[in-house]
Amino acid sequence: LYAVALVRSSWPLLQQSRTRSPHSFAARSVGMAQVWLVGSVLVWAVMAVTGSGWAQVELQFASLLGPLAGGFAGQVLLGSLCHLGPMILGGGPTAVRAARAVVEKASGARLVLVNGGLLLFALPAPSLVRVSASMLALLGAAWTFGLIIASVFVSRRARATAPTGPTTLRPAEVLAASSKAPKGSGIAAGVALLVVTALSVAADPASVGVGAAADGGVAATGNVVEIEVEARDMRFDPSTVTVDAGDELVLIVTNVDSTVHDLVLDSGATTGRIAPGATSRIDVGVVGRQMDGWCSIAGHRQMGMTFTINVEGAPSDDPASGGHDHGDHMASGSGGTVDLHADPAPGFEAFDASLAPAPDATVHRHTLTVTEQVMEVAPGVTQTLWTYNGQVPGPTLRGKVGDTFEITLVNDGTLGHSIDFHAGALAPDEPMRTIEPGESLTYTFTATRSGIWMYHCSTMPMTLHIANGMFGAVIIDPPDLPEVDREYLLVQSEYYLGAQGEIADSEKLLAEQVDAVVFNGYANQYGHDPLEARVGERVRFWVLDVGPNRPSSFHVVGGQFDTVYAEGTWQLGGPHAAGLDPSGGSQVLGLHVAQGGFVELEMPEAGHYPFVTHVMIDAERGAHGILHVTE
Ligand SMILES: [Cu+2]
Repeated sequence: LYAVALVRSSWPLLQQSRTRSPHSFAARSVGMAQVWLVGSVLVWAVMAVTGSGWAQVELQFASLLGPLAGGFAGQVLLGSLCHLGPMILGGGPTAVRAARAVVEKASGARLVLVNGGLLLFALPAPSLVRVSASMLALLGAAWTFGLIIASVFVSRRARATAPTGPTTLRPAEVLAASSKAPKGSGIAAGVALLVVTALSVAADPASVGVGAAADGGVAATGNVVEIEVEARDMRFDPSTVTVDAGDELVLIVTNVDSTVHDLVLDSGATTGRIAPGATSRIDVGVVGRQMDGWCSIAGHRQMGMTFTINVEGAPSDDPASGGHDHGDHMASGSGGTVDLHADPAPGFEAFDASLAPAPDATVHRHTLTVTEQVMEVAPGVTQTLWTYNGQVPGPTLRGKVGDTFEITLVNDGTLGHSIDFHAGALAPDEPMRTIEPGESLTYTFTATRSGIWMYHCSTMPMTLHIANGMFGAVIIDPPDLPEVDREYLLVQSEYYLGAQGEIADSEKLLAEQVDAVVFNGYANQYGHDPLEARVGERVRFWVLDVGPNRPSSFHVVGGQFDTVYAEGTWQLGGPHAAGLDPSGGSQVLGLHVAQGGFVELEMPEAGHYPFVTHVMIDAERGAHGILHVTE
């Protein structure tokens, strides 16, 4: 309706301009502004009719803001200034005429620069062309603005030398002034636009498909293949498609994520931005070479939103068609990222995070046997881990202040190992010594102080022995520790992945180049298999950061801690907290490496509460899980 009214109201103006064609820059600038307004509204109307859903239309509307702001608002402003400026300055006919002559200088060139530049910017041209075009449009606008300022000085000078009088000009005088504008300047500006466009394309030929054509020189088969692709969980699904060489490929991309995505191919073809729930398509054209794609939203490609089109039957002498090994980066041991969104291997069971209460006994006897196990540590990623009793983390030992622990360490591995219990104070020489395969030792300590204590292998290089799985927790309950509805234990550690099925990569350890940060030995495992709680229950999370190198900042999204205990101290709440401000709360349990503690919270309503280390890069590396709260 708005578009119809706009066209209707523009009609008389158009009629008039046909009979008395506008000569001054001001009139033509305002006239072009009207064209931009009408054009933008019409384009938007088309989007609204053809778009898939309002979210998509809203998104596309954003792309019209530039043309609207520059083409309409900007040109109305400049045109008005050029028209009114000389009159406001006044100073008699001579001064007005002089000022007007200044603002009419090369008016054709400026109009072409501004409107041509904006038009190129608004069209779906390659980004370099659009950037260059917008610079030219800005140049045209700045030029006009400069002339307006210059006209002020010219007017002043003219006023100083001429007698004052009425400021009204006869039409003939306006015509005389505007006709001084050289007509060739508009053509010159048009040529400048073309040259800049050509240079931009030459500088980045791939952006328009030149030099990176999808067909790779292969003859078309005439087959058209349509493939549906979904963008979900920061992934394209499928992320790889295969077509026969010469087939014409059409990709229909649906965004089922809650955030905006797009798909850009290395040929320059793109879906444009796709709103959540919307669908867009790419006509890839005839495919004759392997092609890469990605989501161009900032950071999404790095997080794994990549896409590959493989070709079967492409000419073997085409270097782009073969030899691209996109699988098994991990196996090379040279880096690569862990795909946290992939499914774990069949039979996956999350490490049991629930914590049993301390047994009544005051003497605790345990045998810890060192074994080497091939274990899955992230979806599709296996490592040979060195373990205590075949599990990572090792068994959790729990007792009370004053209890004695008699530990027998047995080495069933293939190299020397040891154990160091932070929970006991003693001379390390004998109990912490390294024992060779087949040997054993006894390690007895008395727990004199409460806290959650790390134990680990202390054989050199310790970074490797810890990173490869040799750690666990000893919990010595603080006196009067209240009972809660649920207790969970999360041990945060790091993986520096070696080749598939092998041990950790020592080079990566030296470079502190961590691949995954995990709770209880497996990346994101409580995302795959959430921890459970009920509304109103009191949940206690014990957290121990065993590193070997990275601190933790434990946080529950949507939760607030009313009780915090860390490194032997009640920081908030607890049985001896009388006198502390009961309104105080805590958002994070900050732990340096080898520190531990616990937090308590109650969830106010049902939902999925993510728990993370708020060292966000590590959360994105896998130190992330879900607490599923039900009524
Ligand atoms: Cu060891």
